[in-house]
Amino acid sequence: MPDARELVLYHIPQSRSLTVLWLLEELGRPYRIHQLDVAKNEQRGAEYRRLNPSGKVPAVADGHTLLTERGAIMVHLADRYAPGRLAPAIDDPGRPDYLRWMFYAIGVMEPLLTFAALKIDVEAPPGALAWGEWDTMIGVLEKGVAPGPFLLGEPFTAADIMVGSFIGWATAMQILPAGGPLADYLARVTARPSWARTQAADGTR
Ligand SMILES: N[C@@H](CCC(=O)N[C@@H](CS)C(=O)NCC(=O)O)C(=O)O
Repeated sequence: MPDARELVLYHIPQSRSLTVLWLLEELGRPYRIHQLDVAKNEQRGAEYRRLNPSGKVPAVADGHTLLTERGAIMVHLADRYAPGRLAPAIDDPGRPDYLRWMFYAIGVMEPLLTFAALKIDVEAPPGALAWGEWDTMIGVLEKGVAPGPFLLGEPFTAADIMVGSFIGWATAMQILPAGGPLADYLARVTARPSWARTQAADGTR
């Protein structure tokens, strides 16, 4: 178990834990990467499942506190280590929108983008699926990024890391177009020096 002040990311390169790695690079605090060997299915082994019974990355040890699930990890780390900077304060007028984007990413973008990437067609009556329809999601996202430069205007927040990570992944998978408002937004968020550092750190430690 890490010591009381250590920040450790349980990580698989090029995976969903990259989103948390990006946040760690924005936080500017020391952290350590514990890389799991996906070829050996280490994430599904008994030892790691003691940390995350789901057998998934990311997990984060924040000292003696263990966190799993990206949404929870992102909200916790930004609130704890970058309040008022990467996370609007609880009484900031931007806070509800910030939380909305965090949950929208996991609850709506994640399933719709994953189904599109895997070419899965979910048959269900209209209205039965919590994530709704593809075109609606695109409309919500385009409206959200239109004023710019970031989701809350200024400043850049952890919600941009979350939503930007999904847009980046989906663009690389050619599910989203390489041009247009979402691509412009992606260019803005990935222009941050923290993104270059994230790519450099991914898979190297
Ligand atoms: N609900 C989890 C999902 C995480 C997840 O899907 N992680 C993938 C990485 S892309 C994973 O660990 N896959 C390895 C496996 O299932 O063996 C979260 O958002 O944190």
